[in-house]
Amino acid sequence: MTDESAEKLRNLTNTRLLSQLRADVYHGATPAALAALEMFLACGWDPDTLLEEGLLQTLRALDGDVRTGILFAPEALRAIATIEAALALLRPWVGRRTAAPFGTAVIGAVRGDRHGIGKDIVAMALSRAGFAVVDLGTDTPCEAFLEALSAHHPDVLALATQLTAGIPAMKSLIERMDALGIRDEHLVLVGGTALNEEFARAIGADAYCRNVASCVETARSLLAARRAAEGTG
Ligand code: B12
Repeated sequence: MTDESAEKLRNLTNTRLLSQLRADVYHGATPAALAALEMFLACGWDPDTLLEEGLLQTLRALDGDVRTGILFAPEALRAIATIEAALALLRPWVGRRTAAPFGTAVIGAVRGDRHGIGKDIVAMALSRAGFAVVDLGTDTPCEAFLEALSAHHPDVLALATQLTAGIPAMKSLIERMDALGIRDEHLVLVGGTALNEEFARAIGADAYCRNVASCVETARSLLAARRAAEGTG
């Protein structure tokens, strides 16, 4: 970025810049949105603000506009592609580990579910909270989870699904862990809009996490309690 463009940026209010970013994301203008994000980061903006106020607010607006018929699927898909590209750009900034090492987590969206945005954000937050995170991505088969458990011995297994149809996949993975005698070796956290506390209990998870903050808090507090009980904390 030239000194001149940095100066221009400084002269605009943050509110105006953010609303321009949201408009670029909403309209699926990927190059413009990425260029803006790069400039904001270079100017020292907080990556969390860019994530929440730039990307996630726009995603919520898109969802609302698709539901009310203001926006059609092709436009929404273009905007979602912009959000995915922007998230990839922000990932190293938002996911940078800031807390002391606390444990290991394996995370993934279960088989059949290709929604990755919420899962990615949870992975970044866990990483920042001191977890070494192994991210298995989306549409993850049961066997891939089991292999990762045996390879990484994580403290936490975090399972995501946005689809009601993903719940049985979570249940059968937990049942397989039970059958293999490894269920209690890991704290199993589940999350995603398709779930709630009741489903989490019914499928045998340790906890349901409504959002990023509750996931980090739950992972750290349940793990600390478990370690204290085992005398390993
Ligand atoms: C973006 C989106 C897509 C994108 C996904 C792009 C991507 N790379 O992720 C695309 C267009 C691909 C898509 C496809 C589909 N989608 Co869609 N999609 C959405 C949408 C609009 C937003 C989801 C999202 O990213 N939210 C943003 C994140 C940050 O929020 P979040 O996911 O809620 O995450 C928070 C918490 O849930 C929690 N959390 C999330 N994950 C995890 C994981 C763990 C371990 C923990 C602890 C916590 C946690 O923390 C997060 C941050 O606070 C939702 C509507 C909605 N309002 O949720 C529908 C929605 C999830 N989709 C839906 C559907 C039906 C589909 C399709 C089947 C549509 C179709 N007919 O093809 C396909 C499924 C494809 C597949 N096989 O997975 C339905 C699901 C309904 C259901 N209950 O089953 C929804 C709810 C829309 C609706 N109202 O009908 N979708």
